[in-house]
Parts: sequence; structure tokens; C-alpha cells
Amino acid sequence: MHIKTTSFVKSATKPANYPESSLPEVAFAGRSNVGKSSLLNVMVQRKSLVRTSSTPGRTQLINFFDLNEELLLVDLPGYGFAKVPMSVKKQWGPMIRTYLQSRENLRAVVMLFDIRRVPRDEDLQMLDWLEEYGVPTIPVITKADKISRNRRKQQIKPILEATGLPEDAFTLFSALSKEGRDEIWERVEMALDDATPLDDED
Ligand SMILES: Nc1nc2c(ncn2[C@@H]2O[C@H](COP(=O)(O)OP(=O)(O)OP(=O)(O)O)[C@@H](O)[C@H]2O)c(=O)[nH]1
Ligand SMILES: [Mg+2]
Repeated sequence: MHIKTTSFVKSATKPANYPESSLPEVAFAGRSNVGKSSLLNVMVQRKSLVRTSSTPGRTQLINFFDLNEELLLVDLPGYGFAKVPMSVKKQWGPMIRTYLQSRENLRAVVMLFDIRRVPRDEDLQMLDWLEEYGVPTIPVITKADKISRNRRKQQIKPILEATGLPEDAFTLFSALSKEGRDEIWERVEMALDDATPLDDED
């Protein structure tokens, strides 16, 4: 993907406020602090199109960004941060489900896992919803720079076990080294191509 222009479009919590657009859309999901916003910035080669934070749980809205007026990129609110008020936590599930279920533009979700953490209930819940709503999923293990190469295979075992996904389903990524960026773009582009309507076969 050649990056020409990027811009923030808007934030929303409910469908009435999603941007009116027929552009294909790719969303980024994962627990709070996993590195969604950092990954998005690396994908579009901008230092801070998307606000990153050392205070987890700051992004509680669905944030829409435009890329080249060709594609919308969506930073989904993180989950699982203990200090978020209960009222906000309760909104998260319905907000995400409604988005996954109703957003017709959605072509794929990039789902992030932290290389140092065992996936938790919300991560598995998220994978279940993606399957339920038939959203193509691109699983990514991020913060790869935190673990030396020779320890990685061992380190990601709990992620493979918890998700039931094979090792080659995951792309290893680091926002620091930018390792994995090109592979994620390839997989996103494949998902966009796959979603192009084919001739009806029936
Ligand atoms: N070492 C390292 N740090 C990272 C990486 N990705 C993100 N971080 C750091 O992790 C912290 C959280 O990153 P964000 O991108 O804000 O995470 P987020 O998933 O958007 O978090 P919320 O918006 O709170 O849900 C920041 O301090 C980042 O600098 C990475 O690949 N390697
Ligand atoms: Mg964020």
C-alpha cells in the first residue's frame, strides 16, 4: 500500500454516528495497551495520526481514519483495563458487537495479542464474535521486540493454546523495529481482494 494521505475522520460509539462512506474498512482490536494505536501509526507511516498512550484505557470510542480516500482504518476501543469504570466496561461489549454486526464496509479485523501475555476471556470473546459475524480476522502478536528471537517460539505457546490457532496464522510485529508491517499490509490487501464481489455461481 502506497501511503499518500491520512486523516482523522471522526469518533463514534453508535451506528448513527459512524461515517457515511462506502469505502472498505479494516479495524484494529485488542486489549487496552496492547499497541493498537501504535500499530496503526506504523501501518500508515505517521508518528502520531492515532494517539498512543501510556495510560491504558484512554481510547473508549471507535475512531475512524481515512487512508488515501481509498480505505478507512478503525481504531477500536481497548478492553480489559482494570481501572476503567464499570459503566464504561459495560458499554464495551455492545459497542463492539454492534459495530462488527452492522458495519457493512468492514472487510477485516486485525486482532492484536501481546507477546508477553496469556490471552484472557475478552480476547477469546472477541475471536468468537469475529467468527460469529463472519469477519475475516488477521491475528497479530505484537511487542515482539520485548522477547529475544530465540525465546519467541516458547513464549507464544500460551497464545496458540488459548486461541486454538496455528503458529502460521499469526504475524509477529513490533512497532519499534517495524518488523511484520509489510506482512500485515499483504494480509490486509488479500482480505480486501477476497471481499471483492465475484460472479454469482448459483
Ligand atoms: N516495545 C514496544 N512497545 C510498544 C509496541 N507497541 C506499543 N507499545 C507501547 O505500548 C503502550 C501502549 O500502546 P498503544 O498503541 O497506545 O496501545 P493501545 O492498544 O492503542 O491502547 P488503548 O488505546 O489504551 O486501548 C505505549 O507505551 C506504546 O509505546 C511495540 O511493538 N513494542
Ligand atoms: Mg489506542
